[in-house]
Amino acid sequence: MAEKVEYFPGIGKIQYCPDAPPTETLCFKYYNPSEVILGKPMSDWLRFSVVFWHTFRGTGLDPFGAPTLSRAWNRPAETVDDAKRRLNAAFEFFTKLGVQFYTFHDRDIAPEGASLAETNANLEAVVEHALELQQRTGVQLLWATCNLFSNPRYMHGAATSPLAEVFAYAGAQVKKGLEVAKKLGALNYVFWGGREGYASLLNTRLREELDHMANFFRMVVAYKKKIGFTGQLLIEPKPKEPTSHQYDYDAMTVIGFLRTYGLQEEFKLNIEPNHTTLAGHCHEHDIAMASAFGCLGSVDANTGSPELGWDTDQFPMSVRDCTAVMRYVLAQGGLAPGGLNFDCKVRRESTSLTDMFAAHIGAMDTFARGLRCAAKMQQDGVLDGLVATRYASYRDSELGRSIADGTATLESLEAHILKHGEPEVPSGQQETFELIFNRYL
Ligand code: XUL
Ligand code: CO
Repeated sequence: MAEKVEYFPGIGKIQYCPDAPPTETLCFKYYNPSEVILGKPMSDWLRFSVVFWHTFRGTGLDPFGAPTLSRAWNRPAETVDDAKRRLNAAFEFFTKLGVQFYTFHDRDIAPEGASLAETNANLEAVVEHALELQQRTGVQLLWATCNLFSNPRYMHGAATSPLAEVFAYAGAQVKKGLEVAKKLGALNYVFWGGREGYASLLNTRLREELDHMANFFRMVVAYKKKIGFTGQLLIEPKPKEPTSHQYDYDAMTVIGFLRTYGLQEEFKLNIEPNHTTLAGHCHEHDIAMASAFGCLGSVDANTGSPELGWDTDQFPMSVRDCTAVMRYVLAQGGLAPGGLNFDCKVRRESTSLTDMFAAHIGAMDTFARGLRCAAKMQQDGVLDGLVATRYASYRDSELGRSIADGTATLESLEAHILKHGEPEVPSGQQETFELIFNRYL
């Protein structure tokens, strides 16, 4: 549908202006997409993506108050044509901002109908339009996902519902979701188990629910292969909210689940730091954990409010946090086919259209600074060198090598200690590590 409407009038393509003063906010001061850092352009390290749900469906509604964000693309009633217009607004935003990727849930982009067949027909019509916009602009779909948590039918779970009929509905929905992902050339496909958990153990058979979830994922893998969808499958951990206890608690829990059910070759993880902190870990813990096990696939780049402690989905604006994340991304050679997806929403008090730009520009610039700092850290090798020294005994001594390669036994360890006596235990130097880290920010 050709449309002349401009949704962000007065705002042009955002440019890189390294000398801009602090008051000039509609430009990048640090993100310079073509600049080469450690052998790759910044845009390769920083595969930024905009989420459709918060940014184009968010209204500012919260449990205590009415919508505050009045957006032209949210005004009309909910028809397929409205949905197409909303996509036009989104693609204008993506291209003006200069991001390469976007993400959506099936139910964000197209209205549900009275039956699954009607819903699928709506989705198909909107997807045709999305494909046209992707082709016209070059913006790609980083990942698609199915919303298996908003509709009341999913209140007890989708793949972990106690009701086989609900499980079947979720399967039918994901079948279509995978077809849509294939059609749009999605690079990944995400599963966030919004209602996959429990509120009370008294009414829950948790092992049965997890077995069903594994079977669900096996069906996904089979269908993905059948239709030739080549995107990477990703699971996004979160410990709670909306359920009081979610099965995909954190990275290690999901890794354990995948290995228990023999699914570890088919799935990687989409890590969202605000979920990580909700699980009681530090900002970058799950990034480090997933990366250490070779399964960091993508990042929902956001942050929370330590004072609040729930999922506030704020834009990542801490140079310290983004540097910490980028250290792991650099160490594993990048995130592709994944990216840095801004699963973030402007505050309900941030009501203007320029706030949407400021939020994304601020986060992109913060990640660009994080990349620059982390690259300098890696090049200098000071921190890595100190860490290597800390673990040197596992490389430099026969005892250490025998532990690392698994040939040591309890008898050989005892013999060593009886011969050499009490070990010397040096300082952990945490403050020195922190001081050196800060010198790179
Ligand atoms: C919810 C969340 C989701 C997933 C996609 O906390 O992060 O938006 O990223 O369903
Ligand atoms: Co997310």
